[in-house]
Amino acid sequence: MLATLGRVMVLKSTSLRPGCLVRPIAPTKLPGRYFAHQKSLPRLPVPPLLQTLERYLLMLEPIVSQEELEHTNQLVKEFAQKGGVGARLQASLERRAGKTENWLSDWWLRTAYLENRLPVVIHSSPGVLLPKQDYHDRQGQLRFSAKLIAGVLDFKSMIDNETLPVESLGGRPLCMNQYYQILSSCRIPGSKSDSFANYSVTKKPAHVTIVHNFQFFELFVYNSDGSPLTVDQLYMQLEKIWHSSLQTNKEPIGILSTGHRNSWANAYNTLIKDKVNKESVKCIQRSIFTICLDAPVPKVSDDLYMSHVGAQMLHGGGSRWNSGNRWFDKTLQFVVGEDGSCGLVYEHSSSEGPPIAALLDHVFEYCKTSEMVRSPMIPLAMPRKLRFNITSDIKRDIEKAKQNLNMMVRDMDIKCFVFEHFGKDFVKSQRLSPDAYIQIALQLAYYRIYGEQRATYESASLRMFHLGRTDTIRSASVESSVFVRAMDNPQEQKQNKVTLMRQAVQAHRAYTDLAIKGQAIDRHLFGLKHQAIEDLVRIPEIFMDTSYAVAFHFNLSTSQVPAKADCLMCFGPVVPDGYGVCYNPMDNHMNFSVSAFNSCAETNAAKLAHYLERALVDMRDLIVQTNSSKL
Ligand code: COA
Ligand code: HC5
Repeated sequence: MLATLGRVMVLKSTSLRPGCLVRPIAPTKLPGRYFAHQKSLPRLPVPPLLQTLERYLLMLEPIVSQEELEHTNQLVKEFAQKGGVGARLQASLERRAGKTENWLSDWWLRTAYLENRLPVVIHSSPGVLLPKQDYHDRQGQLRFSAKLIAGVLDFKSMIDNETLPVESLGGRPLCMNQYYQILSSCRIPGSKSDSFANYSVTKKPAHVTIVHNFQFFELFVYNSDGSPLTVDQLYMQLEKIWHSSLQTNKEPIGILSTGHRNSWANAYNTLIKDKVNKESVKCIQRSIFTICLDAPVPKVSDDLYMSHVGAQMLHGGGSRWNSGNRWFDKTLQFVVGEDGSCGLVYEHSSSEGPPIAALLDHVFEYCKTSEMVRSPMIPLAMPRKLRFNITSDIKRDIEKAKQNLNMMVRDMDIKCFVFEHFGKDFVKSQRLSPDAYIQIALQLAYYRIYGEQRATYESASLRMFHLGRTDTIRSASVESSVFVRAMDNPQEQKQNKVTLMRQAVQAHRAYTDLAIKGQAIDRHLFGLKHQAIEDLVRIPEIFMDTSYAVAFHFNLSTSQVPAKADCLMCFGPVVPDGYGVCYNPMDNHMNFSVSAFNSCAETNAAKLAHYLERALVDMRDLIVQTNSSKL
């Protein structure tokens, strides 16, 4: 299961056997504080079968027809019969839970990420848009990059000596494993399944990768005494890199990593047949993280700026611009433009957004406080340029990857914006959960456009449990369905509307509480289905049913990623006719991204964004009006 490749721990998911003990990704250091904390965390429970099935039927109500619901009701009854297939799978799943550290995490890692064959670009890797920085030239770009590197190294020192503060949610400590996976790691393409390698298990890498004009460099970031290079030293090294990569006619080798995973796996094997290439690739994979020094892109008007930079973070703008200035399998890549635009893109298999947001918050604090420590001007060696020998086969693969990527880039429809009317504080002052309020507003916006609700996914953290990742909060609920239908009904009294709104918000918050305690339905159903596959029993009818397909076709795929820094995350839709919506609610405003595909005539990111703004405001007005009419 865990293969040791040289000094590296690699997870080869294809080699996993059913029922074996799985540590999804090996943490950096086993003994010590980290391990003691991890051991003290509860294990992810398997919810009771009947509870999940009941909730499944309830969840279907607003999104399937009466006829479909009746049919599914029948299938659920058969599945739930005493001594039936449901009970057998449940028992197997409980046995698995007893034998593993987390019954879900390895299946999830494989299914959601490593075995998913879609390109990571747009389909999986989220982008993060950071506040525009106050510089406009190359010096500023390099100075900011130097500070970023120093800030990440400062954060890394907390990981290395296990002093990272343990986070909590609702007063309970959270699993910290994801923090140990985001640095010095990389996804590696494979046919059928990729793998994920964390290179900090034994000998910790001491370099970062810098990319400029499609050329990759190895930059050592520690002095021989183990101290990190200062911002000044880093700046000087970046200058050297910049000057030795001025040619702009280089093959965009990194663009290969944007491909469909099977194509990329083939191209990867061709690429690393050459020893020099193999060594260069290893160097990128092993590096602590990457800094992409992007080429200038055409200026856009202020109102387009955020959406434009959001797109740059997600895909790099296409082969003409900066998409080749990345290695998309690298877990963490900062992107720094010359005009003060900056952000990052991260490969999702090892971690959810919040640890990335926490790292960013730390880096931003660090950048504010640390002004130049004067460095001893000992000359440092020139960072090594990573060489690639480009054969005609590789060139052909690059051309194919360019074409595919450019189609994906043209298909991306994205709107990033700041909602300025109010933020979390107003919603809290009304004794409502801000997150639930936003989700219900999104249901209202969608209903107003389409006249119906669709399956909606919101990420819920399972990090209260050892090696926990996520479950799903379903925002299209019985309560939200009643509210969205009432809101624009002129026959309804305002007082009644506000009551229905509160009920919808509270029901959402209540389901959130269940989800983070491991009692939601999605991962349980997923687990039962996978158990059937592992036990080699026929896939039960409930998983072959139309309702099930409708329930898992998420037209709205959403996520809250809060951060102290005024940043914004974005990701693509998960279905061709869907939207991706991500938000960072701040005290007095909220940052949103909405994505869709241009190839789908029914979706339009700017339109949903507009309706969302209106829904948030209309709900606020309803509250304010009904509050004052009570006086
Ligand atoms: N009245 C007043 N205040 C309230 C309230 C109410 N009825 N309900 C909630 N609040 C407060 C909370 O106490 C909290 O206060 P704080 O800002 O002082 O901490 C704040 O409002 C926010 O709470 P809420 O909006 O309800 O959301 P949350 O912070 O609990 O987050 C989730 C909800 C679902 C986002 C969170 O549980 C979660 O799972 N996060 C991880 C998601 C994730 O992994 N995303 C990335 C996927 S890659
Ligand atoms: C830096 C922001 C990252 C947000 C990514 C995110 O929300 O990913 C979700 C992960 C999960 O397991 O719920 C998946 N989603 C994008 C499809 C919602």
